[in-house]
Amino acid sequence: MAATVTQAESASARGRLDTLTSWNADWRNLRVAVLGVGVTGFAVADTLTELGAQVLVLAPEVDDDRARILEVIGATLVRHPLDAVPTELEGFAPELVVASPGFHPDHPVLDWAAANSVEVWGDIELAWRVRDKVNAAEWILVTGTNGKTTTVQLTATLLAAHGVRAAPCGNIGVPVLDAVRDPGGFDVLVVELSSYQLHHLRTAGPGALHPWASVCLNLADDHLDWHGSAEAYRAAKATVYANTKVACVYNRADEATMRMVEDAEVEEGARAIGFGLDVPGPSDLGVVDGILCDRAFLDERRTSALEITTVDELARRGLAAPHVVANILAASALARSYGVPVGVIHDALDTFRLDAHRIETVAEAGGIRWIDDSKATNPHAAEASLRAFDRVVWIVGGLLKGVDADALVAAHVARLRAAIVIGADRAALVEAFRRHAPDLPLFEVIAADTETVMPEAVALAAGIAEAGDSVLLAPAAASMDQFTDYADRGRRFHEAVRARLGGEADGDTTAPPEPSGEG
Ligand code: UMA
Repeated sequence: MAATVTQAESASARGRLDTLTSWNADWRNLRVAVLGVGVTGFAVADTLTELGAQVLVLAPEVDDDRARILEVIGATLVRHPLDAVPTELEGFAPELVVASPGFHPDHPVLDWAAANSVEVWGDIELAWRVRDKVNAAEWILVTGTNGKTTTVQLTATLLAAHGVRAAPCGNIGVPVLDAVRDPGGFDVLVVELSSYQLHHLRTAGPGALHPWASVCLNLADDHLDWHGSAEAYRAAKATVYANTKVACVYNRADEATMRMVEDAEVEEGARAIGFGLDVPGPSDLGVVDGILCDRAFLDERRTSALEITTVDELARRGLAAPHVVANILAASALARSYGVPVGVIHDALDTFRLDAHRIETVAEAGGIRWIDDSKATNPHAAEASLRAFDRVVWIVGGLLKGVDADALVAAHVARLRAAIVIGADRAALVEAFRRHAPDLPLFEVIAADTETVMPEAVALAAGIAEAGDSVLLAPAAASMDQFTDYADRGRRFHEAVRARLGGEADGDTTAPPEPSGEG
């Protein structure tokens, strides 16, 4: 048998790992295998070598710069397809494996670790254990199927407006380990957690997170191919609330998030705070007659509320789509839990802009609005997007990730003027349209060539859209079948719209900052 770790060795490794809960603990010569060397794996390897651990990095591919730096910092790199357990791993006999978020729970190396009783951490657990490197910031955790990145950015913006040194990090694209090791130090880390990162977290014991506040914004089917079932995906998301100290923020319109809070083991005194677009109860944030208000963080909450801002004010800044208002309420709840005054939130919202490709108006011409919501990478996000418009020519499709879009099509037939289906998984969508909207004009873009997909889709939309319509790119699907990521898909939509309209466009086509990754 190839097993290289005896039971006695694994018990002693576990004993040692339990003591590693500080940057200043003794990490020297700990044998750690790091899986993957994207942004996360690189930050993990860099951190562990700085701590004096022996680091073996396993990755199918690595860019030249990273390979060079790994050598300089003293990590050993093994390039291996990782379709099986590399012999170098067995020879190394790691005491710990740290996996990058994308690694599936059934990956051969993780199976090997389980069979050999080798503990597996994600980067988030490692970051939590070493969070005292500069000063131990409080953590605010944000997850949910949709709206995570916007809510993280908003929360960090609201905290910063009050003079709190806050860093947005995590799945947003900045490894939490980079924030933890920033020499300037932070008061609060606002951490976006994907379901993958949450899957790798434990909820009890020395490595368990104890966040200041936490939120699961909403729950809908996504990443089912990775998690294996909707229940496993839900369970991963629910761990966000474990051990919360001050505020568990949940979505009143999404019962699943409320149940997660009810079932969570939290710290004594932590409060459940609801947010929603309806009238708030005591301990809630919500909307009354177009006014966003806080009925949670004030002593007289039984009888009064604090005004944050109005839907009209938000509309002037392009922030009034219902799902964006919900994100604003969630972020306000998180910021209020840390003591940010409502007046500060009001003023900070005045200058906040959504990232590119989030329900962004690309152009308006001849009474037709062209909207880029390429960030709608699953049906739940596309649903929120469709709801914001009455008459839609819908550009939809891509990689459905094992999720069924049938209900989405059925629910929005009435607002659709036409559908233009793109991407690899067209068949299921076409069938859904035929079933639920047999009379709807339906077009398929057969082209799989990245260069031609958007010009063809835009030409078809221009041919059918009339004054009063919105042409909406809200694909309900991931982009990697035809594009680098959702930003690339959105950018190509912008280019195609501009090329089509030429000088006709009268909308604001200045793009906000570009994000990266699929998000
Ligand atoms: N790899 C394998 N085999 C696998 C999985 C990955 O060999 O089974 C390799 C990859 O080829 C890559 C490396 O391992 O070279 C690391 O890949 P990774 O995808 O795990 O991670 P990172 O590049 O470190 O990026 C991750 C997140 N990626 C995923 O969760 C898939 C980034 O989220 C995140 O921004 C970053 O860490 C910092 O925290 C991206 C994402 O798409 C944006 N997230 C998904 C989402 O939001 O829906 C979950």
